[in-house]
Amino acid sequence: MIHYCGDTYKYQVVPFDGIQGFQAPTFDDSAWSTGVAGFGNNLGCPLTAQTFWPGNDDLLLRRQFTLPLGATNLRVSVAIDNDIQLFLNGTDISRGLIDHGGCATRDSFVFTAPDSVLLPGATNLLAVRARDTGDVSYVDLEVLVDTP
Ligand SMILES: [Ca+2]
Repeated sequence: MIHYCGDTYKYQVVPFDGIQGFQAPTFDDSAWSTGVAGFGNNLGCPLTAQTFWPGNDDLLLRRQFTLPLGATNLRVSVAIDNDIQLFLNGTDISRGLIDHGGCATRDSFVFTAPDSVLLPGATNLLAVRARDTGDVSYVDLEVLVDTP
């Protein structure tokens, strides 16, 4: 569906809490840049970023993908330095910004979307607010789903 290291996102670096409402499926991201995950500044942790994210700010990501008919149990696994908030089709599935200390590691959090939020057989939107609070920055994601 969406894999670590190599998937493409629309992205925008903003001040803390910048662009409220960016997670709406109708939000226009046509002026945003396109970048390959992971995003980070490569200041010394093991995971290596493909796209430069200077850090000490918020990085907003948007990624459209198609879910197959009958899809259920969508999970988003993350690697994050420092905090992350996830939205699927505009719904907050992480329940706010979640903190992570130390170097980012894959699967350090796994968030599950309620099936009622999924749009099987249609275009879905994953939107991410990644926050770096200093030093090393990093974010990358993986999305998995059960299919019939
Ligand atoms: Ca950091």
